[in-house]
Amino acid sequence: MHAWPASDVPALPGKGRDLRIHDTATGGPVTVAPGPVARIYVCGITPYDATHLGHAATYNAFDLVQRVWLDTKRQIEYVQNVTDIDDPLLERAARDGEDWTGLAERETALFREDMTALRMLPPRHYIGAVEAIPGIVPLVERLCDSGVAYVLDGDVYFSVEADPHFGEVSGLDAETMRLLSAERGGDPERPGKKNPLDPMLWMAAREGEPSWDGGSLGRGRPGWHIECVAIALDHLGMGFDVQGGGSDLAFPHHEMGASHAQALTGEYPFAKAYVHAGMVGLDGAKMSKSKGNLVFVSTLRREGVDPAAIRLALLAHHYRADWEWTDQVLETAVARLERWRAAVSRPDGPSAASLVEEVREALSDDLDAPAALAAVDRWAALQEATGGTDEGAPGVVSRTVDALLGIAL
Ligand code: 5CA
Ligand code: ZN
Repeated sequence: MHAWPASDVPALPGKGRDLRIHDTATGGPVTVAPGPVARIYVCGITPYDATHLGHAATYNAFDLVQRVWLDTKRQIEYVQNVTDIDDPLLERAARDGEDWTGLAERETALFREDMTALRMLPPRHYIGAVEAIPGIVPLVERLCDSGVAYVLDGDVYFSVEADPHFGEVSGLDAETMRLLSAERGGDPERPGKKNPLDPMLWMAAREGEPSWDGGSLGRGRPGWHIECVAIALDHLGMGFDVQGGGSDLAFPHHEMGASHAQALTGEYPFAKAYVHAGMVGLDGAKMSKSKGNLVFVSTLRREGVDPAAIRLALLAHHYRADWEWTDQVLETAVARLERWRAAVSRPDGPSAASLVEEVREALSDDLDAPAALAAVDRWAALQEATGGTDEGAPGVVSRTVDALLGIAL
């Protein structure tokens, strides 16, 4: 699949700091990407509805990761998937009497437009589940051959016991895993499974549903976790730097993905850090396509909201926090954007020498975007109150905000 156009990232004076970020598996901060090339996999959308602010907040977090890395002059291998075949997509298409491929294509196109408008850096490899099927099938066959997968009425399951490290990503107890598995696409109640948590690797063709040639597996379609594993192994290999997504992906998705990959390769770990963004809610509940309590990026754009203000609204919250979208959040961001634009549009201003370092320090410390915004606020307030004589300062501020926060002033 093609991704979306990249916006330029200006180079800043000096060199940025290495990123320390919270790793869900160890429960503490880790310094990621020690080498010259940083490798990151971020789970993409299931395109059955438009991009809401929760999605945008999660992609914003991983965009910041890359901006910090670019500032340290690292190259980035960034991979993202599109889950363009899965139950929710088929259910929505059936509900609306629409062809599922048309729905997926339309929503993926809208996602690209939203990401472009928000100035999110595009992945180098943007891969759909359907196009990954020829790579998924041999992996499932290998898991079957090595005895860590089994067949139940034609469906193929992965034995979670095959991976001695199973459970280390999320660190959850068995009961919580069981509850979350039922909530998030698993089938712990299905009789005949070796372990209720075992996830499906390959689903045998169902009447009236699309299916693909699965070689020795028979016709069917891939399970969710193996999709991301196949794409990540193909483009990044084992031991890549960051596996990213929202906190609802820690279990089962990232837990199962790590176990699949570790069982397949005998190597450990799948990813060096598992990074999870908090959940954005609306009216007291997590924003989710299934609940329908959504604010879409595209709706706000159509209403004339500046995408830079949407992005500033996301940046005002720490990526690991759960938070609520409200009209007030957006109004605050619109006002801040206006203040910043007025401040950088003067011919001179107070020195911005320390600002670059303050923003760098904030972001390199577990992506503390609110602290970065506060630093820019301080410069803008000084500009408003006293002004200054540094003719280079407004330019430095706008390039810093552009390069590290993705906001064009
Ligand atoms: N296609 C899979 C990943 S392989 C998937 O989870 N798709 S999704 O469309 O449901 O979500 C896309 C990304 O947005 C995921 O990282 C998910 O964790 C994140 N996300 C979903 N809802 C929210 C929310 N309310 N707040 C923050 N992030 C969210
Ligand atoms: Zn994924």
